[in-house]
Amino acid sequence: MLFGRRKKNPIKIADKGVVEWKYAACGYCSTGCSIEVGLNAEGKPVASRGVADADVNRGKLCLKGIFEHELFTSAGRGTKPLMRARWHDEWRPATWDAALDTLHDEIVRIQAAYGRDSFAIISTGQMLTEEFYTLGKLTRGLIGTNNYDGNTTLCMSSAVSGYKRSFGSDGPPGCYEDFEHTDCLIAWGSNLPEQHPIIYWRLKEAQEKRNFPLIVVDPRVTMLAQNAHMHLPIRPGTDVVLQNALMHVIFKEGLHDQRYIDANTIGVDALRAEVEKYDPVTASKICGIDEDTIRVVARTFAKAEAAMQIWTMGINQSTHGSDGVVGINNLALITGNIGKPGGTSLSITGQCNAMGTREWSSCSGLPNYRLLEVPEHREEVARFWNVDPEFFPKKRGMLQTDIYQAMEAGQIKGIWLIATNPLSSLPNTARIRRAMEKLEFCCVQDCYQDSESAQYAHVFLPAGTWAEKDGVMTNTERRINRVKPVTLPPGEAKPDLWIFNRVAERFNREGRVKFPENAADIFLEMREISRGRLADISGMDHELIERNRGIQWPYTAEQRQRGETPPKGGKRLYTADGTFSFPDGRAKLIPLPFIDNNEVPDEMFPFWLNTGRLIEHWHGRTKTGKIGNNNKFSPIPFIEINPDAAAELGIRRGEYVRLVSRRSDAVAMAMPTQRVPKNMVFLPFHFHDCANRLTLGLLDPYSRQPAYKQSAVRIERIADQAAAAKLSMEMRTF
Ligand SMILES: Nc1nc2c(c(=O)[nH]1)N[C@H]1C(S)=C(S)[C@@H](COP(=O)(O)OP(=O)(O)OC[C@H]3O[C@@H](n4cnc5c(=O)[nH]c(N)nc54)[C@H](O)[C@@H]3O)O[C@H]1N2
Ligand SMILES: Nc1nc2c(c(=O)[nH]1)N[C@H]1C(S)=C(S)[C@@H](COP(=O)(O)OP(=O)(O)OC[C@H]3O[C@@H](n4cnc5c(=O)[nH]c(N)nc54)[C@H](O)[C@@H]3O)O[C@H]1N2
Ligand code: SF4
Ligand SMILES: [Mo]
Repeated sequence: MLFGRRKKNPIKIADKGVVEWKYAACGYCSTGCSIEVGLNAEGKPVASRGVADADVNRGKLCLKGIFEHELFTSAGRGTKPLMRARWHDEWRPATWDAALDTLHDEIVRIQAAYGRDSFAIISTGQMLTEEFYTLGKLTRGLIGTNNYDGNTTLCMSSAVSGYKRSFGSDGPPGCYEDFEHTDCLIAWGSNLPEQHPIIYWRLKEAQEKRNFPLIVVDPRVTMLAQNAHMHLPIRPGTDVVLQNALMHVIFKEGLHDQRYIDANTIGVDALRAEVEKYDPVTASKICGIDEDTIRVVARTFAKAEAAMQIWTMGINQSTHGSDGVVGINNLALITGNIGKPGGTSLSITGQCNAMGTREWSSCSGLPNYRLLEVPEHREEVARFWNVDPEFFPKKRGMLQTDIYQAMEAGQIKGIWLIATNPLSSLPNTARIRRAMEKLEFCCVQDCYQDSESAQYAHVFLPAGTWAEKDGVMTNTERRINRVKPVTLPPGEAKPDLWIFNRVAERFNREGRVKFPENAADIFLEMREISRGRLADISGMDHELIERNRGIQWPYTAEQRQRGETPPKGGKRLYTADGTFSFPDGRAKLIPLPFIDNNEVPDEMFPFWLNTGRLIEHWHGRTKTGKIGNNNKFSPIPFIEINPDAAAELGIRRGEYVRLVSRRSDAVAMAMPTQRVPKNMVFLPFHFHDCANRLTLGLLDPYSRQPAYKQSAVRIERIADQAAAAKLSMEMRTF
């Protein structure tokens, strides 16, 4: 293929010999891009490309998507079930039957000895929805432990909790098309160009056309901040104070939408009384944003015809994560910016199917946002699954972060980890290690055998990943998209769905509960139980979803019967005069008093430790660490450090430093940059045994999500640079 001017050095793209392209949605982030994987004549995946007529990405892919086909053959994949008697013994290859029998027998033994809830199951946001639904049915309907949760507690639980507190239910109201209608956008703690590059591209296109104000609240000069009209480098963990101050100005200057407030909300008097205390002068001393900037932002936001807010982990991962989300919703509600084109509060999700797990996994309740606490919901699902409603717990059990504390305390004796790697992703790893060592049994089900958490496993189940499997996923804007099997899992590895079905057989000998074998049939079952619910998908099927390159929920059977084609984009949850999910149909305005309970820098530990992500890597790098075109950008751990701070410490670019927190220490290379203020370092959390050795991770009281972005460290020069380099090289490989 030739591009560019024909006569002058045209760019040549190597011909990979693709003979067939197969459809899938991307398996990394929640943007939800449609991909085609190219197979050569031998049926080997050799290329990936964006799908041109998909509304989300319109032919584009980011650095991760474009090399995603390399996953299938990357190093470290699990190809055989493994077993051992103690976690520190050598692994022995096992048959699937032996491994699955052991998992079943250990669950039964532990539950009989210590009670039903003494066995925990931790899932993920990175499987397919049919897999989530099946695991939920198995866990809630047959195994019956209430200590069942997902890694989404590390990620989205503050958003979920904030939506529930404000609107009565989870479910992000907005969509990407809102960028095309908005007149002002505030982005809170979100670095779209690196973490959701294709959503960013949609935003940028809209922005270039109309140049609406883009305001970024982030303590770091992120790529998004570089492209913003205003950057508010907030003091970590104090977003709620800034939100209260913005509302203070809006009320004081009469810029609120009284008609919307009267028609659609309750609680405005208590909110006004609280924000009265946060005048811009007082607030600026806490949150570090000057009073005039606060006033300008408040006016710009409130006066815009339609104003939207997006946020990601800078808000969610905080001791005020849930409050920060409620604060965003408060701001949207008092200005009438919910459910209208360009006026919304849109949580940008994280993992490819974090939404699918929220909707269907039953981690926080029962399918499709049903609650364990509601007797009719328990009855309805029990009848549908053919189980005894009394078997369901009457309220939700522990969340993931509390489960680890219960392991430490000896209340939980066994765990099944599915597509999550807590030893790399939970805060304060030393504590997690202690908890894991106490377990009587641990099963790890992962597509990579070298995930850190497998160190503590007695049984390892090798799973397929992404387009080795069949099903659907839901993206940030509630769009359900198809993943089709492009190739088979390596060796004896099996799709997660196959594994759940084989475990289910062992708990369901008389076949009382039905577990359909293939994803299309499971989808039809989910469709039935979705009728009349918030996430009604009764009008969809696999084929229609693929044909439309994804369909946003709700899309009902009635809509389909009426001949309404699925919306191409732009579907919103609540309409301009919204009926919210509380019984009275009104949204709640909730006052948010602020108490600073974070670990803050002091003389011993003078730097903020801010942790987060890079465009080229995915979480613990089990995937991107093995793909050369991703890994080469940052193969070793490094910190962003302000050049003045580095100079004062006598640290030069490229030198290794030791970071020390109250928990432990870690080694990383110093990269001086003005991106961070003088009293902060930014450490990507992708590297083995690094960032989370240091983090404290205090928990949000509502969502139990850890504050990964607010800890304190000191930085020490390392005399023996050669030894540090060696250690760092060890960390780059698995
Ligand atoms: N390339 C890549 N993309 C990804 C992922 C990945 O691993 N790699 N992971 C996916 C997942 S699961 C998620 S959850 C998302 C995360 O996406 P993002 O949340 O955008 O990414 P992070 O880098 O974790 O954090 C965003 C910003 O929060 C800022 N921040 C820190 N403290 C505060 C604070 O107190 N207030 C405010 N306002 N901001 C603060 C940080 O400086 C950082 O720039 O990305 C998804 N996309
Ligand atoms: N310091 C710090 N820590 C953080 C964060 C932060 O910003 N800072 N962010 C947090 C957030 S938002 C998140 S979402 C978590 C993520 O935390 P984790 O869930 O631990 O993240 P991953 O490394 O993506 O782990 C997923 C595991 O599942 C495996 N896997 C992938 N696909 C499949 C599949 O299809 N089937 C199976 N069986 N296995 C599969 C991968 O190999 C990997 O081992 O990290 C959290 N930890
Ligand atoms: S933006 Fe996200 S969904 Fe799209 S290609 Fe990149 S990683 Fe995949
Ligand atoms: Mo996440």
